Amino acid sequence: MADVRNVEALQGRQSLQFVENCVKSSASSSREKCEECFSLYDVDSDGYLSRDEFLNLCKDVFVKCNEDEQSLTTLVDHMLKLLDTDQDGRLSKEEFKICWCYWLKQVLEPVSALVIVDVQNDFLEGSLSLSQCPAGQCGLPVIPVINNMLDNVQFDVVVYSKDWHPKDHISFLENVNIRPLHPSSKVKSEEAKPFDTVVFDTSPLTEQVLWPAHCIQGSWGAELHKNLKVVDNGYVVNKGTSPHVDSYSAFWDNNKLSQTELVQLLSKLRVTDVYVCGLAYDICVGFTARHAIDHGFRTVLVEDACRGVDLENIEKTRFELRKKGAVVVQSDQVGDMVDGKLRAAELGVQAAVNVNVALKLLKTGRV
Ligand code: VGL
Ligand code: ZN
Repeated sequence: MADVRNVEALQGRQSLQFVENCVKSSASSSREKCEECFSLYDVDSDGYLSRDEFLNLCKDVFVKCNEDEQSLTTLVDHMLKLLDTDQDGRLSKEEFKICWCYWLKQVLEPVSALVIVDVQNDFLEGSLSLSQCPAGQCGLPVIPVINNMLDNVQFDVVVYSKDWHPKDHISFLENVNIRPLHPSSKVKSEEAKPFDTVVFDTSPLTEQVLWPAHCIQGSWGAELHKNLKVVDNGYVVNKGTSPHVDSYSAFWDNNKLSQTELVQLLSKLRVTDVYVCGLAYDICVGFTARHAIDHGFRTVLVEDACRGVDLENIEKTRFELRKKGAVVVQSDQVGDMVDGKLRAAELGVQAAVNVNVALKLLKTGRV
C-alpha cells in the first residue's frame, strides 16, 4: 500500500485517474479499490480523511465551470458536513465507503437528461412570441444551439416539454371573464391587459399572470418548431393541461398539487443530472429547473440555449437558481460535463445532499 500513499500522487491528475478507474471498475473489486482510494488520500495513515485530506480529493475531482463560482473550500466544507455522518469533522473508512458507492459515483458517472422546455411555435413566431415580450428577445437562436447539443452530446435521456392548454385555460387573457376574480385583485377583468396579474376567487386563491391565448392543444402554435431536432428515443411531456391551474414547470403545476409524469420517468431511468434549456428562461425554464433541484436532481441551466420574457426576471432567475445549487453553463461545456470529465463542485454538493437524505431516510426506516 505504501506505493500509492505518496504525496506526489496527490498532485496532478494521476491520482484522479486512479480513482476514476476504480469507481468505474466492476463491483466485485470495488471494495478493495475503495480501500486503496481511501489510503491514497489518507496521507498521514491515521485511518481517517481529515478535512484537508478530503479537500485534496475534491481538488482532484472538481473543476470550475463558472468564473463566479463559490470558492471550492466553502463547497468542500459543505460536502464534508453532509457526508460526515457522525459529525466528527472527518471521514472514517465506513463513511468513505458510502461516499465511494453513492456520492463519487454520481459525480464521476452521472446519468444525464436534457429537458428541452416549450420550444413551440407560439413562443417563437406565434401569439406569445418572446420578441413581443418586455425583454424583446427572439427565441429562434436557441434552436441551432439545442440541435448542436443533440448532435454532439451523449445524453442518456432527452425530454421535450410542451405547454399544452385547453381552450378555456385560466392563463388566457381572453378567458378572464369566465371565472370570478377575488375582490383583492388589483386589476379588474374589464381593464386587464397582457402580462397583468389578477387574483381568481378559487380556493385557495389563484394569482395568475394573463397571457394571450397560446399553445392550445392540437393547434399549430402548440407544435414544436419545425427546425428543432426531434430525436428518435425522445420523450414528450405535456403540461398545463388542466383548465383551472397553470403549470410553468414540467414537473409540478403552479399550486404544487399535481405532477406530470416527468419525475417518475427520470427516476425510472436512474437520471442523476438534469440539463434544462428552452423557453422562457424566467418562466417555464426557471420553474422546471427549480423543481428539478427540489427533486434532488443535479441541475444545470444551459444559458445560451434559453431566451426569456423580462430582463430583470431573467437575472433574478439566474441568481436564485445558483443560490439553490444549480450550475449555469454555456452549451459548449455540456459535452464534457455529460461525459463526467468536467465536474462542478456545486453538483458534488447536490450529490452529497442526496446521500445525506437517503441515509436519514434509511435510519428512520422510511425506505
Ligand atoms: C410559458 C408563459 C405562459 C413558457 C408558458 O413556456 O415559458 N410562458 N405559458
Ligand atoms: Zn402557458
